[in-house]
Amino acid sequence: MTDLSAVKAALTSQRIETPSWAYGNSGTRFKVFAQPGVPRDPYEKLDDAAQVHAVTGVAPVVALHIPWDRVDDYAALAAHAADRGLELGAVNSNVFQDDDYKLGSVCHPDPAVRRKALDHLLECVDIMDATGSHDLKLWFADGTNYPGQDDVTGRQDRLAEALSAVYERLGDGQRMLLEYKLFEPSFYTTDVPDWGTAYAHCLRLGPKAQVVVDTGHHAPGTNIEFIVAMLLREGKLGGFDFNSRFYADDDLMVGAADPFQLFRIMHEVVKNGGLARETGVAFMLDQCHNIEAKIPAIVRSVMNVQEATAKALLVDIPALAAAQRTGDVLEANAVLMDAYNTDVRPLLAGVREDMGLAPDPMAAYRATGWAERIVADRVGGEQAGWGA
Ligand code: AOS
Ligand code: ZN
Ligand code: ZN
Repeated sequence: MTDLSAVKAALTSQRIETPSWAYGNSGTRFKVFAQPGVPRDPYEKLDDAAQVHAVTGVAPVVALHIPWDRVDDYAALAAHAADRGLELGAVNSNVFQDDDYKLGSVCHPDPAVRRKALDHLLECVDIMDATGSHDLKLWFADGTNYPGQDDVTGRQDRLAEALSAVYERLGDGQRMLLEYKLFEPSFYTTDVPDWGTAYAHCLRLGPKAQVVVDTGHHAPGTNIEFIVAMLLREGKLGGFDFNSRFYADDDLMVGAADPFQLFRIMHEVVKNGGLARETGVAFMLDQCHNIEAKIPAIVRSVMNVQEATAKALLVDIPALAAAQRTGDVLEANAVLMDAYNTDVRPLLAGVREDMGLAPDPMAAYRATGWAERIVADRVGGEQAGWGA
């Protein structure tokens, strides 16, 4: 039997971090479909994030992406967040958008380019000091397109050198989270292609370096929950970039493509203690809303993570363990499926009501009139988005 009050407490205290870039315009390499009312600067992105938090109650943290969210005064940005009940989360570095990075950033064969990339990463830590952010999130577009193009292990040495310089710069309570990605934009080798490579670097660096699992960054059929379980076991799971994929790095809403996979991931998280705040697993979204309205899509995504979490919390662990001990394969599977097949929407509606919120966040957001207000108010200026 599951202790329902413990389940509710866990759901109330979960924190889901939303990405600033999901509030801005985005698209594919073919077209960006601009939406009316989209934020014109990082401050307005936080205003939108506050709407998501207001109706869900569990999205008080917003990740930044530099230079997309560059401002003159980061302390003022953090204060703007605090005024809205938010805090600034992971600072995402960007060493993939300059011409200089054609052959890579921290793995580039030219030391001058590597220095430029490293300086950016160090600047991101300065920003963390100003915003009070705890996490530096590193994703590198580095890799090669053609066999022979560069020295594969030489690139690893250059990567290790840069990571170690950043590691040394981290202050107390700060971490670096290293993200891996199977492919793209490079087509032959990727310098951090998988969790093994990320783990090896983080292990050498020390306890402040952990791995980020972006759910969209694996080959089809990869057992992501196994990776999650292994990283948790080793104390190296820093967090998630949640999203959904059908074919590649599609960055669709988390839980949209495969809610069962999300449940299996959250089951490993819950079972292995990853939901406890002190374990430090960051539940971040890394999504782009190209054709759908952005704020409600983020609300829906937060709800999808909550639903998977609730189902994972409902797994009858003693019954599961008993079935596993006796080798009752079908019963063990049934225990898991019983939890997955539970309709947790009434439970979550109750949790929200206990938190003083409306039971249906989507309807609550619609009722605010915010969507209409931003279309009317945010005219003129550059809309924020990729590269803005
Ligand atoms: C890129 O594929 C990664 O998922 C990164 O997390 C990236 O910084 C983010 O998607 C924003 O573009
Ligand atoms: Zn990501
Ligand atoms: Zn990605």
